[in-house]
Amino acid sequence: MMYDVNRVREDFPILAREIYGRPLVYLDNGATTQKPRQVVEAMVDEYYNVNANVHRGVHFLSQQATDLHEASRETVRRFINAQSTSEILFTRGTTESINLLAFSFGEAMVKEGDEVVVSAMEHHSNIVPWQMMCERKGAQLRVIPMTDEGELQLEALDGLLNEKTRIVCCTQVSNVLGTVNPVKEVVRLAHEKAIPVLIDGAQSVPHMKVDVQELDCDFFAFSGHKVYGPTGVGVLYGKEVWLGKLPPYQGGGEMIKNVSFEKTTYNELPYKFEAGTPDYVATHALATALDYVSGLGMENIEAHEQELTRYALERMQQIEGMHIFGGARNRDAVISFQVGDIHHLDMGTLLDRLGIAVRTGHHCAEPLMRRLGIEGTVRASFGLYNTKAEVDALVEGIERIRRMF
Ligand code: 7TS
Repeated sequence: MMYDVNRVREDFPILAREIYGRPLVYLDNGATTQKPRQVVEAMVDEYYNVNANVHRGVHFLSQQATDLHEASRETVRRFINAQSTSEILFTRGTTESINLLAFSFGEAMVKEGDEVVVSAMEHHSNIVPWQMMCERKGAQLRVIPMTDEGELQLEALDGLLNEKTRIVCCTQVSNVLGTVNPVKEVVRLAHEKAIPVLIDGAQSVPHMKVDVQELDCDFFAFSGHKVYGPTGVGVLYGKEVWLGKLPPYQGGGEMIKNVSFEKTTYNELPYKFEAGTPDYVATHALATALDYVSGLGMENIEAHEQELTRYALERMQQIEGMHIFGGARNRDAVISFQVGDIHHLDMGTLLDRLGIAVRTGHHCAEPLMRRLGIEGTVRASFGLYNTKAEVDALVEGIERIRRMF
């Protein structure tokens, strides 16, 4: 099938906007993606025609809202190929998914002197919750190092894993360098020592087919808003054998079976981890987004974005003074760069004046910035609707700004 990017763009009304009188070139997809009409219409339709609280009512609308919500869980299950919907927890996003896990896992599994392993290229969301838990429990954070090219040093990982290691937490794709990590290999090495693994899929799920059973990871987190879905919803996948052993994260409605002032018993999976009214409109819209990308075909999206990234790298490398951070062999649709000594903030601000949206700064990965010996980068990150013409606009914009300095 031919991937018709111009056809796809018609689904995204915002792409027709002009910014400072120029066509919007949206290259900040790593931060969040734009929404297709189908997703927004699913939300409007639910609020206008179905809205009622889920799981609680005997009435028609409550039943219908519950059916949509639970069908969305099944859509997520199918999308990442989990074994059962009991393994799909709805959260507010990757950050909440990891906080949930760090808390619950820490309570049940971590004691003083234990160790938690993260990688050198994690987003703060996959560092700080673990650090907070380590502080509570008297445990230690250990770090998988990386090469200057931005690839994880797996030979070092093997040396980090020992009888004190409780969990390994690693991103599948770096939000700064675009490195695609060999997470399947990370899982294999950890499992050799019976250590579970959390994969942060915030930057992988939008760009490639993910199969949690094939990866064999124990936990997997991602955000709806980065995969063309709404804000405020995300997923934590966990193998049932693990989730069954962990205590709830938050208390309240939905996560209980019975409550008395003496003792409360908890609901079954996945509800044990879902306190309070879930964002059931967002879960339905997330399922709509996953159906949308599945309809286009994740392999087609990946091929399109890989081609775009290859083209962008080739053109950008020809710019005088261009430095591109990281050079992993396996990389995704994220390019971090610096041109001469032009400050990243100046570059970002001036590109914005040309209608080009990029991100600047440390990208919530300060330890990685320190490792690279820099304060920040300019980052262009592509999505399924970006075009070669937009890459050309970026390259011409950078050239123009370079000549100004
Ligand atoms: N993990 C990774 C790898 C990320 O890139 C991000 C967000 C998160 C976790 C947190 O996701 P959230 O949806 O819970 O906020 N990354 C970015 C970014 O690169 N620019 O803005 C947000």
